[in-house]
Amino acid sequence: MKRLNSQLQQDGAQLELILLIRTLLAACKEISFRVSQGALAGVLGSTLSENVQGETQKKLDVISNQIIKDTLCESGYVKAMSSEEEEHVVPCDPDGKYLVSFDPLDGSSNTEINSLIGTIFSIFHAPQWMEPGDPSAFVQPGTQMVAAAYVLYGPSTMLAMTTGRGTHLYTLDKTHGGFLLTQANIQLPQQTAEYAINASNQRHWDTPMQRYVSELVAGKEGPRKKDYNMRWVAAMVGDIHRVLCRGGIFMYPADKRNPEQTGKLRLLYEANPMAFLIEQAGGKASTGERRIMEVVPTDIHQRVPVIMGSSEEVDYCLSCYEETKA
Ligand code: AFP
Repeated sequence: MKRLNSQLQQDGAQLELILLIRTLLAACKEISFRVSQGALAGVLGSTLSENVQGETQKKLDVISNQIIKDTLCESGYVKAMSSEEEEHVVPCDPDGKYLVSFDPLDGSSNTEINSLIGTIFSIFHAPQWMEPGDPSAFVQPGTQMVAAAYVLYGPSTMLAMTTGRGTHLYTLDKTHGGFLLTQANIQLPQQTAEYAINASNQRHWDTPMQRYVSELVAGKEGPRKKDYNMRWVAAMVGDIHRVLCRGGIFMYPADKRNPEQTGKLRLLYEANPMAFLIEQAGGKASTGERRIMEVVPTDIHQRVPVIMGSSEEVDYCLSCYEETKA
């Protein structure tokens, strides 16, 4: 089986980018090990602190964040990083060529039930003019990403990665510690009969999403004339992995409860990298109003509504938004 290195070379990735990706994955392998130790290592449960998003941090959130931060700062490849768990941009090496944004442990509430969790990251070029602690360098739309990936800590530890030449899936071979290519150039089916949304928020969704989901729920008897199935992992990394493996549509729409926060998911740490992976697999990713990867961030912790997955299903959902505007 092909190793990650050869695939990255084949996709034309520059040597320094390959080295950075390998460094990041070394950190993910350590997280994978810590996660697998669970209660034996005393890493489950919450800390007493909250992150910048106002969410109670799990011990594994803090541990994973620290592992990635330390690894990246020592690498020399990174000028600055932003993390879901850090209030401010973290300055690193003034000569570093890259910026990294990451969610160190997505879905961390799933640690309590030994369910799917993962690390999500994206890589951009660092502008030369940038001072390492300057947040304005992170104000780049997702179209500028040079790589995006997630590592899923499940029954197998898996990596989905793109450098803009397709999305490939790798599996961690724990016997020698390398990621081996297990599915090259994933192609999402354009149609699907499976959707993912936290339906308990239904009464708070905007009107187009209410209409779209009610049509899915109506099944064969409704306007879509087919039955749909629903899945919800409560970790975007798990839900998007399923969508990449067999198609589907994943949604986390805007919520009327908090008009200042447009959606729950973070643009830099979740929406952008997942959008790049989905688009490179032939899918689509939108906020309902525009392509996610074209959103220019105004803040490193900005949130956006998310609709992504199989292209024809996303198009149908977006047509509900268009009709409401008309
Ligand atoms: P945590 O990392 O705080 O567990 O949040 C995970 C997440 O941001 C995203 O991965 C899920 O899709 C979403 O939240 C789940 O949110 P619900 O609480 O609505 O299930």
